[in-house]
Amino acid sequence: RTVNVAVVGATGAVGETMLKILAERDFPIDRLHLLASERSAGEKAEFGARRIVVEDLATFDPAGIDIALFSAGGSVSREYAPKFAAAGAVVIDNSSAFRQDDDVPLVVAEVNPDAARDRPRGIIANPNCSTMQMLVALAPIHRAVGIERINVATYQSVSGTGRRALEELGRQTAGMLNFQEARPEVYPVQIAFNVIPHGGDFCDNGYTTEEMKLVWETRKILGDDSIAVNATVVRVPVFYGHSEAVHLETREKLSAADARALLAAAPGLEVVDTPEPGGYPTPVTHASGNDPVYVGRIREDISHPRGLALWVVADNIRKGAALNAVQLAELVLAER
Ligand code: A2P
Ligand code: 11C
Repeated sequence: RTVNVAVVGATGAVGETMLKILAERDFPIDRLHLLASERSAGEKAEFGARRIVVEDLATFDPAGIDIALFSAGGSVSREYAPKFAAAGAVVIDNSSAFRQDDDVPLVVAEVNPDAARDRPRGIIANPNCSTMQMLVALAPIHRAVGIERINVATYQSVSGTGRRALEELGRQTAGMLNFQEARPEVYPVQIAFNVIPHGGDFCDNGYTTEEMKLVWETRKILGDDSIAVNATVVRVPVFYGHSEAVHLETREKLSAADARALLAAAPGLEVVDTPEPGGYPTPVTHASGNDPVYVGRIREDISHPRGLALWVVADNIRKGAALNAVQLAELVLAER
């Protein structure tokens, strides 16, 4: 049986990849509507071999839509996701608008798929990209030995910020190689040839929203409020693929060899871990354009008896956003 699908934010960095993944995975679509702002209404976007006209979300009638994938920012989700849900659609929302709400499940397909069934508002939230890849790697460890504390530093690519940020990195890089001054527009300071310890907005506690998402999204998805999480989010001049240096303290000791074996058998993960030059995953060599979450540099922490260190890399637009959203749509479809 086929379903009617709407992609909201279809012209954005994530929306475009949602379309690519729906086509790649042969998602059983009857009608497909591509929605964006009136700025891009009337343009055409690619879906497999077809080109489909983009429609204006503001004037679109959601009646008859079965599944709506939203990735047009929090304010668009807050306004339109309830309208689509009221019209009968299951909304899979990639923004942070509903992630903290108790009556909206927050789901990583490989980690807590059963939670997607319980959605009283008709909305399922897709986690933030850095939480997503971290938990694909950490959930198997948490289930095996329990995680007490996570200390993570992220190295996030500019695609996480959206299309304008991809353009800014390209423009600044090319400009600087031609002896022009970088003019920051999307980021507060130059991103080309630089790193910026800031993602999202600053909170009262000195952390940023991107850092705090790692704290409470982790607890909600793993269903364990006792896990302590401390994060530093850094934006780096990489186009696609987020990396994370993750340091864990487990409840019971887990050796590096046992962790490697556990992770090698876990869904959605690929272990790339040989202690030699190039024997680790990077955004460019492994993650960009690919589906798995890659884990390498698995070590026992020399500073803690129950500590483990890992390096986790994934394509933030695919597993971190569009792929997980489509996997959630597949879970909804499987209920029918
Ligand atoms: P548009 O292309 O019409 O601006 P990104 O995060 O890569 O910048 O993409 C954001 C996506 O969200 C785009 O598809 C963008 O459409 C869409 N979008 C932004 N604001 C709105 C809005 N007010 N109504 C509908 N779509 C929106
Ligand atoms: C980034 N993770 O890389 C962000 C983008 O909560 O969905 C997505 C923000 C979110 O900047």
